[in-house]
Amino acid sequence: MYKLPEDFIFGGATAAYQAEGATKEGGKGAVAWDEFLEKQGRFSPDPASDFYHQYPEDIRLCEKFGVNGIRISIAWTRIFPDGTGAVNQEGVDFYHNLFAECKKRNITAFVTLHHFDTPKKLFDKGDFLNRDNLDAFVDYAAFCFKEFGEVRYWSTFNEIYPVATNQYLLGTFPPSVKSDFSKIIQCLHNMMVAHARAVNLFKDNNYPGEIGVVHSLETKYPATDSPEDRHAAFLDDALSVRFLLDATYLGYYSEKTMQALEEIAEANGATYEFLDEDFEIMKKASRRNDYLGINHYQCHFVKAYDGQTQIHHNGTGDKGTSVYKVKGIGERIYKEGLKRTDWDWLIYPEGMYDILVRIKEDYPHYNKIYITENGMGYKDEFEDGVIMDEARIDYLKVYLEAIGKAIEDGVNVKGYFLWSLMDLFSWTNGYNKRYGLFYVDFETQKRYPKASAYWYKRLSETKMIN
Ligand code: BGP
Repeated sequence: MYKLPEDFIFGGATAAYQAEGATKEGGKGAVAWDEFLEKQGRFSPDPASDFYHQYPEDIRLCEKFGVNGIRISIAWTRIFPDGTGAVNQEGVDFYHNLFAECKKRNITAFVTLHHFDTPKKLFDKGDFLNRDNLDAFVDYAAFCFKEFGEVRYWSTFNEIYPVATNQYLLGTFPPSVKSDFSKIIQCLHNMMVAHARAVNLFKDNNYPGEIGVVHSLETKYPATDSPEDRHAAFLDDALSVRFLLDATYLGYYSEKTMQALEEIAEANGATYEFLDEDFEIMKKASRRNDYLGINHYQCHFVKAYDGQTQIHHNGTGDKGTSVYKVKGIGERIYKEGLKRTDWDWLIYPEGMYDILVRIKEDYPHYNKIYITENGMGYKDEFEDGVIMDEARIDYLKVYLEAIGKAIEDGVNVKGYFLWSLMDLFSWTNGYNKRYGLFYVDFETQKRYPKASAYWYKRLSETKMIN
């Protein structure tokens, strides 16, 4: 049995667009998602969990259930409705009030500057493919660092790889482009440059607190021991994991990373531009990250594949419908005997352990790690206010054990943020994929603690995983 450290953070994670609702209130500017979701007509980002109005209640619940950290993101368009230019004081006040509430209840806030919600005005000009938008992001970051002096933990971006691939490979995020590897590679690189610029700005100005980035790191394993499958897993890993860790902690792309990148780019007819000055900026930032945030839910077994790209995203919870075969990389398969969720996410906690140990070995100056997201999407059953989510508790247990084991083996993990604090809106799945410790009745906005909330409270009190 594992015992987690006394000073460990037992947090809950949220993101502005998925929790706040109120997308047209308080002077907020538009994001690309507003129009995208409206056109798609499947589900609306309003009211989500109405965190914009309910946050005092959510933070009260944190205190009551031993959740001593909360991960939130600032909606860029509540601060700068157009992305640049005039400041919206109502938005600034909202976040000051939110942070004050956290302080009042002794909940540490971990604040992300960008969680999938670029202002529409900038998004329409190419999002992070347009270098002018990097300047806009850095200006927004500078404003926040200066204004929100009460924040101690910052992260620049949430999940750069899913931004690039959901926007330009799967097309599940606006602008719904499919299989454009020039855009994928350029977006990954440009966002890493923007991250590095924000880190340098933060450190050059000696702002108080810590800064890092949140990466989605899903471990890749070869489907079999054959050299072809091993190579496919290597390519999948190189683009989704190694590229970003190199950028973050080396400030350049290692030879191995570049070999993989060139192979993927050639197979997909992609071109990209990395400037010398980018590497100067990245290099400078590479030793200045105070921590790494890791979002980890699942891993992938990868098989060699030499056909055209074919993808089906399971956004409905119909188990077994996912297809992921990518030209020049490989095919992700279901491994016999492994459990997976209704959305086909493999439950394989070894993936968590392996990624943690690998970071310690490959990037020894990583400083420390927070697991900034982990959790299980589930079709919770609500019976008279009681939600018995044993499957979620089982999931959390095995993943926390993997973290406990990694800590025992010397990895410096300082906290865990369960995705999600309360049920909220899921970008491509809407409202039936619930993750929360607290069940949200989206009509009344009433919160109900699930069995997992009581389990998490005990964990936070005893630090013992059982
Ligand atoms: C991460 C995102 C979150 C959240 C989570 C669960 O990639 O950072 O915003 O959505 O995944 O994903 P989903 O809602 O697709 O199940």
